[in-house]
Formats: sequence, C-alpha cells, structure tokens
Amino acid sequence: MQLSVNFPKGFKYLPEFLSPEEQKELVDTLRHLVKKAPLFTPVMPRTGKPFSVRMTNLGTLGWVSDRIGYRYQIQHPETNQPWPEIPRSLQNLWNKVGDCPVAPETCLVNYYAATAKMGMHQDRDEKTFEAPVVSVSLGDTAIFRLGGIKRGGATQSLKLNSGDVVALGGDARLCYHGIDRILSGSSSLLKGGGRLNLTLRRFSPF
Ligand code: MD6
Ligand code: FE
Repeated sequence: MQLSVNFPKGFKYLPEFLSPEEQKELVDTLRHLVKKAPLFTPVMPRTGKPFSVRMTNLGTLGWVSDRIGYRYQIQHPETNQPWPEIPRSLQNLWNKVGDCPVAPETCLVNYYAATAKMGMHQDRDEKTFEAPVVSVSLGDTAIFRLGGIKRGGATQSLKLNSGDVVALGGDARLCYHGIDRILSGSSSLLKGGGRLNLTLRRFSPF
C-alpha cells in the first residue's frame, strides 16, 4: 500500500484504474495502431546513444529524440506519415482524470523490454505546463521513482502495475521521475512480455 500523504501536491496515483477487460481492449487497439506507426529506437541528442525503450506516438504531434535534439513533430520519423489518432478510450480517460478543459494532443507510447529503464527526467518539451501529463501502465510492473522539482532531491519509489494511472499536474507537473526497472514476467497482458507506458499530453497553450 502506498502512503499517498507523502505524494507531492498535483501528483495523482490511481491504482487499478483500468479493469483487466479494459486493459485487454486497449492493448488490442494499440496493436493495430503500432502496425501503422511502428515502434522506433530513439537516440540521445549529440551522442546518438540509443534509448533502451522503443517508442511511437499517437495524436496530432509526437515527441521524438535524435542527434539534433528533443522535439515534437507531426510525422513519424521513419515512415514520415502523420501519427495515428489517439483512440477514444484514451481521450475518455484524459477527460476523467486530466482536470483539463481541452483534449490531449499527443500520446507517447513507450515499450520496455525486460531490461529497459528510463533515467530521471522532467517532461518539459511542451510549450505549456498548464495541462497535466497523464500516464497509463500496461503489462509488466515497473519501479517508478518520483522526485521533486529540483534535480537531486529526495525521491520515493512506487510500483506501477498494469492498469494503474498516474498524473503529474499542477505543482507536480515538473517533478523529476524515471523508471528504475521492470519486473519481468509480472504480467501476462502483453504477448512476449514487457511493459507499455502511455503518456497523454498537451503541447499547445489553451
Ligand atoms: C513510465 N513515465 O512510466 C515513464 N512522465 O514509463 C513518465 O515518464 C511519465 O509516468 C510524465 C508523467 C507521468 C509519467
Ligand atoms: Fe516522463
């Protein structure tokens, strides 16, 4: 059990937000969308070091990283096609938990194989921070690390299981966070194992 009293203001933790049936339906939907917009391996700006996660995007804009830098762009970097639309079920989820009067513009889809992780970072490539970032976890459990808005401060660790939703909004919008590791084999939702994380965002002010 998590002690939510210790969460920063603006951080939402909604365990088991999606039922097992809703999770399966969402994975089926995503499987079709990822055929149109395949997962790609981003690389770090300047060094070109590959990320351990593979990613794609949905929506009118998608987040990419390559040797040039991090940015949002309207097309897939390999197919050069526009990103597929954000499915209705995810738009509805945003409406329920996002506390935001306008629709999300982008959904970043990250796939973690057993050994993938994500370093501590802030989500700050958006033009506005007035909307939250809403995250959905599917598949294997992840060890999520949440810090404060300054790098190097105190952090806490929490398990994100399949179907859990978290949001970084308000005062927590720029909190540092990362994924320490994946508990391989903890879920049978994804054929072949691993974890999907979906983050819904706004880029544009409203
Ligand atoms: C992950 N999540 O769960 C990585 N970002 O795989 C994120 O980077 C994240 O969970 C912004 C808001 C919520 C998140
Ligand atoms: Fe993030």
